[in-house]
Amino acid sequence: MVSSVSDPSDVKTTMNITITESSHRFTKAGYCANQIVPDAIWGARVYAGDDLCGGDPYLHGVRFHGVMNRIKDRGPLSPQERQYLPHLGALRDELRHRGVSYITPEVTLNAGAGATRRCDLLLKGGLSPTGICEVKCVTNLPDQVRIADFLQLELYARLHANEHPATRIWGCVAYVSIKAKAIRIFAFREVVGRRFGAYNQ
Ligand SMILES: [Mn+2]
Repeated sequence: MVSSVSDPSDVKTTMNITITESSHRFTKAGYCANQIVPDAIWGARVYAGDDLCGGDPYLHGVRFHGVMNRIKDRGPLSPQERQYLPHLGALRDELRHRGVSYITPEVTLNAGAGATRRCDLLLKGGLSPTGICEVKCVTNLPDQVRIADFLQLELYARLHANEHPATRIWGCVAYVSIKAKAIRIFAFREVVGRRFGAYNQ
């Protein structure tokens, strides 16, 4: 009805919604509304030399993920792989410090219809008995978890939950900055079904 559009109370309602969403979109800190607030942020320095600092972050990412997977086997590490051991050690120590008792790299998850995905690290212990860690190599450590990274973590947690329905899965996105020689971990008590910021609370 046309008359309802000009009803002042309707206009007010519409405006309230608009203002609420946009005012949540940017806070003083410059975060956006659909940020995903972690339960904990953990950080650690990496005690490494400067040899790797200037390299290509993408290449660092590929190599670092490769070294993570070398946790599994008994073969000797190459000199290049050894360069990433301080970073791997810092990540491992920090997870251990937070209660993780066992770390398994590159665990295959069943995605249905013959498809699979592989998570970076499957964790025993921490914020709940089972956890998943997604590792990202970045140039600069972010102030909040990147949404795409969280969604990747959530996908893995969902796939794992499909096979282990009774398990509550915690998760984290671990950012590794080779350049800054630091790691920052955004940890979430629950991953599956977690809601985004202001929109869906
Ligand atoms: Mn990764």
